[in-house]
Amino acid sequence: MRVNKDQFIEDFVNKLVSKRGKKIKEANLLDKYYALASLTRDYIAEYWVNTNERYLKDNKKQIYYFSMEFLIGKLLISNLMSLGIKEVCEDGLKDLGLDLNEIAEIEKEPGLGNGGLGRLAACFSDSMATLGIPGYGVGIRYKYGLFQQKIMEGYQEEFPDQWLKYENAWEIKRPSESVEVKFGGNVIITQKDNRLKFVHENYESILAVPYDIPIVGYKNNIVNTLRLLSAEVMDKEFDYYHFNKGEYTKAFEDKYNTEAISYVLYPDDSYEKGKILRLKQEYFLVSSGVQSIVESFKKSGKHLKEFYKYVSIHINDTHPALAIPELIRILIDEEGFGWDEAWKITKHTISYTNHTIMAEALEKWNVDMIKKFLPRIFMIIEEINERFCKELWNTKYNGDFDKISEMAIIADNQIKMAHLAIVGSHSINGVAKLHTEILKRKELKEFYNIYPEKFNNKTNGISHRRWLLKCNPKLASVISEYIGPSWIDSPESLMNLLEFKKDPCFKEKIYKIKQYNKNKFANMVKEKYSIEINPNSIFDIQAKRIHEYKRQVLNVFHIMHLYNKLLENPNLDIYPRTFIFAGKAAPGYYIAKETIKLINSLGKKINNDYRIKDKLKVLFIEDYNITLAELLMPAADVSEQISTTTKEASGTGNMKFMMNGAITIATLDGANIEIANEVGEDNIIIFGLKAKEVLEIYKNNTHNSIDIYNEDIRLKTVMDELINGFLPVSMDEFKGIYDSLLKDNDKYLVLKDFCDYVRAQEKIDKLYRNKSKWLEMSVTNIAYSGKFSSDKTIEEYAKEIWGAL
Ligand code: GPU
Repeated sequence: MRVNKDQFIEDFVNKLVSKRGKKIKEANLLDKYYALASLTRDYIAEYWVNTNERYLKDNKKQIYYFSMEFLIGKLLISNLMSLGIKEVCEDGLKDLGLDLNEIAEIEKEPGLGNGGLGRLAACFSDSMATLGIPGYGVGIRYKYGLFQQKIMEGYQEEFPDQWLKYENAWEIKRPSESVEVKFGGNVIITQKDNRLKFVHENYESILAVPYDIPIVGYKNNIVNTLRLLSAEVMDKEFDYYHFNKGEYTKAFEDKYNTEAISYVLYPDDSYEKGKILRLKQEYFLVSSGVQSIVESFKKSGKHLKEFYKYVSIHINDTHPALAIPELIRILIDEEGFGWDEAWKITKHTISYTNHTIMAEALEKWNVDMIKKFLPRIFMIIEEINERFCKELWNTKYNGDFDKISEMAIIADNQIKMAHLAIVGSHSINGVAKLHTEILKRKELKEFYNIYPEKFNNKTNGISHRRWLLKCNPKLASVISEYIGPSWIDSPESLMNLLEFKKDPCFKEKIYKIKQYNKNKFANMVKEKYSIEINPNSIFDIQAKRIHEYKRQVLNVFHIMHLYNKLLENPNLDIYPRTFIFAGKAAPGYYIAKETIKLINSLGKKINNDYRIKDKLKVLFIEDYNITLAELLMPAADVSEQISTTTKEASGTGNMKFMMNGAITIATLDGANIEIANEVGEDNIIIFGLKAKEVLEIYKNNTHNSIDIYNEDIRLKTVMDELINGFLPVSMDEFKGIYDSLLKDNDKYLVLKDFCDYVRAQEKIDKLYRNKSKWLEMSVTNIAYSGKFSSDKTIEEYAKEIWGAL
């Protein structure tokens, strides 16, 4: 868009008055933020309206991305950039004596997600808008997002995330587009004109109220919509009968119970608990989502028979898989379709992405629970299951009861959501090559055998706009200086940087920018934690959820080992390193929380030990979120991607670090493999067991962690230090971690990979000393990172799954 500086200043000053009732000199930072955000939304509005109008006219296929999580991050700066007016605003504010970054910082980040899955949904929304794909995000407007993490005495403590405490400047509430979602009750079956009729009775109604957030395409005048739904009571706000009796809690009980549906995001990443409230959240999302889509489709005047030609519904993991029976329900019960046609429409409309093979993450719902809370949906799932089992019986598996019950959607009083999602959709994809292969050959091989055409791979990606252009403006501008700005529209042209990988002048610039970003990070650490870190040390970062399979403990063991070596010989020549950790643990995940305590205990010991002459520092930065990630990625020298091979479906942090010039130390897991294939083995440090070896170990149970413990004295020393009073905690503090590695035979193969990890880390130490070589590696990584832009990923989804480009 176009706005000149004078116009902007006038608009901003007026906005302060109209929105906040203040003149500049009385306005505080919050006033200034809300005035600027509100003005930005005004600027966006025109494009938003036009985009919606165009989508209606164009008749193009509409894509609805259903996700229980959207981790969109702060929006002010990125919206200004997408509008193309960031510089003008910055200048205008400067004239008023104001600083854009200072104002933008005060924005509260909507933490509506746990980690990779939620951030992926945000990157995909960004890419759909930028590519001009009519894409809608559909999610839940949790009143409280992912908890805020504070570290107290080295332990994680959780606090409610009050991101809505003040208003959300970006959203528009649309009460008139609310829909009713029904829970509980019973279903009456009657017969009319030779057809069965299903009537849902005695249900409880909950109102799903939409709030729309604009998703601004990058400098293309397109604004898509992220629709977040909030639960409200239908009509009765409270009960006067109880109120009059002075029973205030009771008077508001119904309202509270209803609205609780959209109160809190479940904080468990890749872990399924089977809780009733979570089931209600999932159905709330899909029912309101599918109902509005069908309603708006009908308004277009087209026949519902053609629904799937104009609408795609993509489900982000199985969390929204009830969209399948919900669409069938609407088509049959409300629109009068017969089963066969309803089934065909549904299957062609829905596509599904699988994000994990970890058994504990696979959703299974108890039959009785679904029966009770979603009686009609249960009948439909039963019908799908029956028809599916019959199909198996009549085709491939005649008489093979075992096979059929293994593949059934309903078995052992449980509904397997992955099975439902595969049977009820036309496409299932994994999120990196290895992950998809494991799905096809192992985890879902029975399904691959009968539906090979449904399976495909779509390697994840990240938005290079947020993860380079926005978070690392200095790097972005040097890149443009050397290869021109075309990479912003076509990120694969970052490859043109390869031409300069040996150019000393360019490399020096890259070095200075990394140094600048490291200093900025060090300053934050000093201000917030009163810890001095050496900006000339290697910044070695592991930032992600705390999980046993992500193996933060392996990283810790290596640090302990280095520390032991230094204690033995304080003059040992190791390059100074700052090990930085960030990430949240699920509040109920004991070992993960103990891992945080372990990192902090080690930090406490090492950071205060004058004997090792500041050669090592260990930091745990609290409350990892998108905003912190935007500060961390640009400051990293080393990116830790060390999951047990086969366990990390893809990873996306790996791509963000790479894009900002960090060198990856990695197992050949998830998308690390594809990163390694791009940059070549000289530009990434690979270690550890290969997928085949890990699968072999798991299959034949050929691994004994006690043997490794006894054979490797370095490892034995470190392990013993967990429980012998070496660390400043009670001796049994880390017994849980210790036992999981020895008694429980180290499920994630930490001990097995330790030796090779130490070797790989020694290699890093050596390489970093060769500044010229290191910078060449760094440039190579940046150059190949364009391959991992989510624009490319989304283009593949659009072409190969949605039929939308
Ligand atoms: N992932 Br399932 C999550 O972040 N949360 C989940 O509940 C599930 C998966 C992650 C995968 O662990 C990660 O490997 C992947 O890159 C990401 O989804 C996006 O696909």
